[in-house]
Amino acid sequence: MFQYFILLLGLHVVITNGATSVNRLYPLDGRIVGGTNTSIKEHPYQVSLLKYGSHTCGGSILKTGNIKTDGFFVITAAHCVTPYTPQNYAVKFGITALNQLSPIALVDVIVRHENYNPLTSDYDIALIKLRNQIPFSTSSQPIRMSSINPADGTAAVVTGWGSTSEGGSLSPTLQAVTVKVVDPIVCATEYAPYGVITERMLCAGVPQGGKDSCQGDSGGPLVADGVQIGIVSWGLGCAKPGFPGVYSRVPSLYSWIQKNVKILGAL
Ligand code: 4AZ
Repeated sequence: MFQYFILLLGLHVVITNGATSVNRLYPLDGRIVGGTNTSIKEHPYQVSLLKYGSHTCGGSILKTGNIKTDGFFVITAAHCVTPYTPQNYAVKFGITALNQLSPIALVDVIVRHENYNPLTSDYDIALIKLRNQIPFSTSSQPIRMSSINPADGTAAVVTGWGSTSEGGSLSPTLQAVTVKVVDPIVCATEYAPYGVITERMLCAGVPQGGKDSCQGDSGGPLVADGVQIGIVSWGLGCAKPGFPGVYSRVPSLYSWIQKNVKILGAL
């Protein structure tokens, strides 16, 4: 009888999973938006930034020249670290499910870009120095920042536990979606009524919409060919055709990252 009950429960799960295929009729109602479930082992650089103990943003583990002497760093968005009081934050790493128990790294220092402008989202980057070491494994690895601007049309993957639809709730499981780097002139034209696309911003999406980062993915990594090219920053809603996601442009901020790792590494 008990076993039969389990069988029914199992069947229920299968039916529920089957029902998710209905979502395919509504491309705007997918995951991250329009992505798929993934494992942290596919994106071991991804972290969850906790504020007051809850997920607030994504982030990535930074690959530095010498991790032993430099210390351990996370890259995120400046708008994710307001207020920038280190004791309010922590970093969860090596997890696929957001509610998974895991070791937590405490925050030593947070540096927001000194030119960060909350009104325009320009220079939306922050560097977090951790108080603890992160034990590297198949589930936690650092990622290198790109110093070279990607060509228009470059495929890039963005990951996170953010909303799976505009105005939706967080995803319990890490999501990934592939988007393409958009010509900055085209992007600036599309966004002209709403905001300025600066040299520190990079647009990525798909022309038909339906695939994008969204609220709760902020601060997370956009990765092309194994190097990070962007940081989830802002956009007009999520996954709307003609309005790609806007990312902080890592190559434009590369020297700022290098300089501040040196400063904080020496502390
Ligand atoms: C947000 O509110 C947000 N579609 C993040 C990413 C995008 C839009 C909004 C990009 O955190």
